Amino acid sequence: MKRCRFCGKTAEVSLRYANMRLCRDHFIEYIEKRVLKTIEQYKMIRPNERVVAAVSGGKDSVSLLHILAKLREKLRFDLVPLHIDLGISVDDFSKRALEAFRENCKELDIDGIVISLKDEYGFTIDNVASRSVRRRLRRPPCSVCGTIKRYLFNKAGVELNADRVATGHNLTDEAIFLLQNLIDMNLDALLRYDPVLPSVPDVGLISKIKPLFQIYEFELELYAKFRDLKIVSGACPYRAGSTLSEMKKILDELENLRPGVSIVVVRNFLKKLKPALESKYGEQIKREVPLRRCSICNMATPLDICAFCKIRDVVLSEMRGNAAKDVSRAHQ
Ligand code: Q46
Ligand code: ZN
Ligand code: ZN
Repeated sequence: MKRCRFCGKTAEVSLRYANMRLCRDHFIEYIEKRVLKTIEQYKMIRPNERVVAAVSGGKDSVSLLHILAKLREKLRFDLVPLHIDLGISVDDFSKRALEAFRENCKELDIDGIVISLKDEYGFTIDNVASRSVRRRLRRPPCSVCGTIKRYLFNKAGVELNADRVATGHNLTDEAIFLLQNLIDMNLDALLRYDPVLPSVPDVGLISKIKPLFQIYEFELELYAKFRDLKIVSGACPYRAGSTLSEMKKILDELENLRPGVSIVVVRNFLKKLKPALESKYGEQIKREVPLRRCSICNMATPLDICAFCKIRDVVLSEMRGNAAKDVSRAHQ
């Protein structure tokens, strides 16, 4: 029988990349220690800072919330859980995600903050996914949703007077992102990649951190399961499809051939390739996109009007157009 490396109990997890078997309790401890080490090594959180944790209700962000809640005493920071209600009505997805968020905050006895896209900005991701909006934006709803969430996390961070916004991106996400952008030779995206993005106070840009960027997706699945965390079941109905899952399959195969390859890709990129790219192209990129404030909402943007305000304008105008058509049809 396989035994845990630390206590000799029956092992429930086998980590090929670390050549290690662990029982439930030692696996939980191992993950939390690795997140602590990541935060310390990359100087993600300093004492007395206020950290907003962006919690969607999925396994990654809920695990992030619980791990940060455990670490906040040791690292002495203030934790603010934040959830965005995206208004996804298919399968009651957003309703269930909000419930999961509230249950986790209650369990941890921390006050969470909820921003409703519908109540505060007048539209939902369902509206973004409508045929007419898709046609005008020429982007899949999932990609538009990503822009919206990044904007709202940053804005909430600024309004909450926070120092950092922490997100639940895991190692598998990050390795796929880097491989995809290496294949496309997208230097701009590669140069901007960093698990710790600094704040730019002049234009209202808050520091972003990814404390789980060295933890595999399967490890977070196990962590959430072993700790019996409340997470929203099922995938988001608008989740972007094929390219991502194809890349995941390829990465899985690579991991089978060479356990730990995702860690190698991300670490070597940060240690070796990024500094080389920065010394050659860094200045040029910085010059190309100076940030300023959006003339509508006053948040950071490289252009006169930020991406969020443009999206909102398109979605609201399509909603008004559709409502007007409905009225005229009703009068015919
Ligand atoms: S909520 Fe939004 Fe995600 Fe749904 S539409 Fe895509 S980005 S998948 S993490
Ligand atoms: Zn053990
Ligand atoms: Zn704006």
